[in-house]
Formats: sequence, structure tokens, C-alpha cells
Amino acid sequence: MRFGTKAIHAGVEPDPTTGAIMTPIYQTSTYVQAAPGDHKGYEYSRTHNPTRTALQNALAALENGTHGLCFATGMASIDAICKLFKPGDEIVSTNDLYGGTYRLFTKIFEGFGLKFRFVDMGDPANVAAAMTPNTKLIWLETPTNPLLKVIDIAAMAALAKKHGCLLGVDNTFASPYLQNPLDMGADIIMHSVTKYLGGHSDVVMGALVVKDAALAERLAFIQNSSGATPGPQDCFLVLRGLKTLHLRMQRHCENGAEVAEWLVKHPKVERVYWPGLPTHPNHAIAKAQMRGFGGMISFTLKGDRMEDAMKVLSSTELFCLAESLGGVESLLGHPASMTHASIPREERLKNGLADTLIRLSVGLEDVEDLIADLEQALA
Ligand code: P1T
Repeated sequence: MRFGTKAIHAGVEPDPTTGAIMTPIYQTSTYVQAAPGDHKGYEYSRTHNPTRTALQNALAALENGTHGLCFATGMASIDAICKLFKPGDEIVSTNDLYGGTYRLFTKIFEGFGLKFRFVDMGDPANVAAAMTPNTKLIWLETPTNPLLKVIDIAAMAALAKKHGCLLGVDNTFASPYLQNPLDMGADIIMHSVTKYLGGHSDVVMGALVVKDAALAERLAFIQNSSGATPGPQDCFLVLRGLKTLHLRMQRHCENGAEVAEWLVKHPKVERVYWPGLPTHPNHAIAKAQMRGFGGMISFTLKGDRMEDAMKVLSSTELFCLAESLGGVESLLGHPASMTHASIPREERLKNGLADTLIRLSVGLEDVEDLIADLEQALA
């Protein structure tokens, strides 16, 4: 099955009791048993819920995995990955990543004895140098949030294999429409479902997809034991969102390209971060491992003045100033004070995240209107 067909059909069967084509919202906490242990595969909704099962199967299919696991938020799904490990275990992570992930790693799991090293994964040698016999996971985002660096997933998979550790990929920015890291050797894919998968800014959710039954079982044990599972209503909304994922992503890519190319030519713009630009330092890898370049763009202004950045951030009318991304409506944000404020300033600057960086999530509006909005804000 091709991607668009899978987006509409995968994991979803007409409801066995009524034939309803849309998976019903099984708004129930528990399931009646005929005798102890004599049930229809469902005992309690923290463990299993039919609406969640349909979504988990759909996500597994879209990522070419065998098992999907949904969580209450993207952060809860990364939290579940960390719980695979024990004190003394080490994780090598990208140095450009969502601020909440950095916070979870350094403020929560370092306290439980996990060790994190943050490296620039643009050069696999940096990752190789950070690996020790205790390294259990290589963790990356690609494209990264917010600098849109693209990391060579196959190269990282080769390193993980050589060291006998897992490779986890946060695939939130690309979505399964643009790349499938399991096919490139990753072991775990993570999504902030909140973003492109949900797509309508009405749900917060996370997911993991794997292709190894034993790993799936360990993660399902954590999912059920820690209990950060999403409710059926949210699962329904994401199932609905998935049906247009391919169409939405197509348009995000088209609009992203037009906006990025327009920004590059603007006299007030210093630098544009978008992997589809031939001048992007990782453009070759992006072209090789992605099927398109997405709708996330960051940029800085000439002169690098905070007051100029602030003026743009508060002057757009269509682009709404807000955290999050991947919805139908365009958003803009200021990573240094918003999504990445939990990373210490000196760390951010060391990794190239300027105080003046502006991040766009280009939505599905008519692109002429989006460009006109940016034009007046920059003016
Ligand atoms: O917000 P939540 O669903 O818990 O997902 C966390 C998360 C994980 N990974 C990436 C790459 C993310 O971008 C996020 C959430 N990011 C934002 C809210 C943001 O505006 O960048």
C-alpha cells in the first residue's frame, strides 16, 4: 500500500459490532469479563482501549513498524524510553533538540543516574568519540528543533549497531510522510503526535513505533505501569487527522519552499534555516533521506538586534505567536524565550541557537497571504 492509502485505511477496520466506518470513541474505563480472565482482549483502559489500538496500529503502519504505543504527550513517550535504562547507563544525544527533551534528560533523568552527552551529530566522528561501553542509546531529532539540522540516520544506525546500543529518532518535524527512520536502521521512532500527525492543534499526544517484538513488550510494560496513556477521544481526533496527513504534508512542503525561498531574498534577512535550500549545510543528506523538506523554517535578521526580532514576532497577523507546530494554521515563535527557554543560555549560544532566532511553522493557508503577512511584519 502507498502512503496516502495507508494514511486513510491502515489499522482501521469497520467497527465489528455496527460496521461504523469511523472507529468509535470507546469511552470506557473497563470491560466486563464472563469469568476471571475470560474477556475479549480488553480488561482495563490504561492497558488497552480499542480506539487507542486502532491509532497505535495506524501509526505502526505509517512508520513501517510492527508495534505502535501511544502516550498522553510527546514528553511522556520520551520518558518511557528513558525508563528502559538504569543508573550508570549513558545516552548520546543531539545538541540541538526540543527544550523540553533537554529538560527531561538533564533535570529528571540525570537525577536517576542516567548520563547524557550532547554532541553535534553533523559529524558522525563526534558521536563515535562520545560513545562508551555504557552507552545504551543514541538519541536524535532530524530535522532538529529549532535549527533544522539534518542528521544522517543510516550513519547513526551503523554506529549504534557497532556499539550494541539502540538508536531512537524523534521524527516529529519530518512526520512519516517525509521519512521512515526504522527503514534506515533506527530501533525506536518517537513522535510528538501533537504536531503534524494530529495536525489540527486540538490534541496533545505522543507515540513510539518499533519493529522488534521484545522491545515493544518492554515499552508496553512501561506504558501500562507508568500509565501516561491518552484517552479515547484524543485517539479519535488523531485517527481523523491522519486521514489527511499526506495532503497536509504536501502543502506544508510547498508552502515551506515558497516562504523559505522568499525569505532568502529578503534584504533584512540574514540567514534562513530550511533543509530544502541548496545552501543548507546538510542539504545533500536531506535530499537523500527525506522525501520533501517540510514546513518548519527558522531565520535571523541582519544586524542581529533583539528589538528587531521582537518587532517581527509581535507584528504578524496571520502567523500567530505561539508554542507548538505542525497544525493547519501558521505559527511563529521565539525559541530562546519560548520552546527552548529551559536550555541554559550559554548552552544555546554554544550550539548556535541565537537569542534572535525566529521559528516559523508554515501552515496550509494560501502562501501569497502568508508571504504578505511576513512582508508587512518585516517592514
Ligand atoms: O509537547 P509534546 O507533545 O509533549 O511533545 C514534545 C516534543 C518532542 N519532540 C519535539 C521535536 C517537539 O517539538 C516537541 C514539542 N515541541 C513544541 C511544543 C515546540 O513548539 O517546539
